[in-house]
Amino acid sequence: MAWSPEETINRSEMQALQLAGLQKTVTTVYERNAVYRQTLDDAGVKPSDIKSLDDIKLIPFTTKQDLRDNYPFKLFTASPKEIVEYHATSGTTGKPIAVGYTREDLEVWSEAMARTCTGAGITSDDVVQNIFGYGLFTGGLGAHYGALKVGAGVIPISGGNSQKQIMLMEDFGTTALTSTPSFLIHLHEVGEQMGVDFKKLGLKKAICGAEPWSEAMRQSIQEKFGITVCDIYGLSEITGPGVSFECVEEQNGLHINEDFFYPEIINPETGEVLPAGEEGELVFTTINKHGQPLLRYRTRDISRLSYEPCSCGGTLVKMARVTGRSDDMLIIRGVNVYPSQIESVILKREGVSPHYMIIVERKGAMDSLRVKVEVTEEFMIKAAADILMGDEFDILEDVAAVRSKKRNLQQDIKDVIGISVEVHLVPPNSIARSEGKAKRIEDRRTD
Ligand code: DLL
Repeated sequence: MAWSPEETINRSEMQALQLAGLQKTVTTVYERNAVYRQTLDDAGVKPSDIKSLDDIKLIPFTTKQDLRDNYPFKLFTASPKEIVEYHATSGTTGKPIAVGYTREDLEVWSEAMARTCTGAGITSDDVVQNIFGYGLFTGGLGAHYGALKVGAGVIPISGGNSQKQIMLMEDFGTTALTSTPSFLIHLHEVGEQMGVDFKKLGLKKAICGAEPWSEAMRQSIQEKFGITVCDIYGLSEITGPGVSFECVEEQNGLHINEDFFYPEIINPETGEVLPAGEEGELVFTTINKHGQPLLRYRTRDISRLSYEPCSCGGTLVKMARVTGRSDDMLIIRGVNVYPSQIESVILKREGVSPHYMIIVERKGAMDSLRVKVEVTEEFMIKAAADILMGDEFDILEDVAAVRSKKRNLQQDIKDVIGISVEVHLVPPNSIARSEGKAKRIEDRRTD
């Protein structure tokens, strides 16, 4: 099932579209964006040098750091008047990365999401309960636009509110869900406690993504809800959800909307472009975007490309499910968390040292974060001295100090990363040191 004709065109037609889009994009950013012009000049590349798709290799990569350095709008190519919507993602410093869309960009995004919905079997007959968060996160509005475009009815409930989610599924006759996979598992647990049999509701299909998840998780959701579930991938920098999507016919690899987002796979160490089938870092160039076009953006996501024909009839190149990243970003309940964000908070506090360990666990279906932080020697000595001197008042004060330190840290970390964590203050030297790179993350999730 395809939404638009570009999904079934042959390779040479696609390449012609891509080359035209690439040439136009490079010309536009060169003419309209000072940062890109400088980058291209430094690399000795002029827009007229892009004569074939292979010439994309002449263009330097764009990284997340470039977006941070040019925060908020210095990589925008459109004028403020042309930007009609803004979104943002969190970054290591706590400052977000900003993205801006023109009216045409919203059209392209909606189109990409309409293909995604169609791929998952969502049509104008469906009632879509959109559980992706609305707000600066691109998930909510992206799924909303796609569902509207295919003519489905949308329930814009956003995340959380488990009991209400279940009530509306029953009362509004929801047939399709759009959500992070982990939240659906959680929802199922809540429903079970309420005595709900999801298979008796009218649910038929779901689109899940925004975080790494496994085939086992898909099988489990399909089984628990009695529905089909398709994967959806995307990132705010490129457009949001809908960069690629699975078809319900195969549920095996995600079709990339490559007439909008030109993909490459590179060796993350060397930057060398790898042939189809080889695993490496995904890189995208937006070839039909106006607000903030990005040239050769390094996603840090690990995948591989396949040009094999798909049984759904679609000819768009497919990418393998993203299971890991080439950096250390964690995704907890759909929120991006970087260890360095937590580190930045710890470093600002007295009495604790920058020796810490982040423990990720799956409690029930929900991911949770625990942060072990070492207190400093001084802090420890003072507390011990008070205890030895037997001054009851001081001991109580120290206990109170530890408690409030813990609470403050928890609050500060939450303020920066946006989700709750549990802090454990541990004695000095109790966290293992490493000779090479420090190990900051203990991921105890099993799938
Ligand atoms: O997560 C956009 C999105 C919303 C995608 C809803 C799918 C559904 P960001 O918050 O910028 O955007 O996070 C992007 O999330 O680079 C991947 O590391 C990860 N990610 C997104 N989708 C998947 C997926 C949205 N299906 C980052 N599988 C990306 C694995 C995913 N990882």
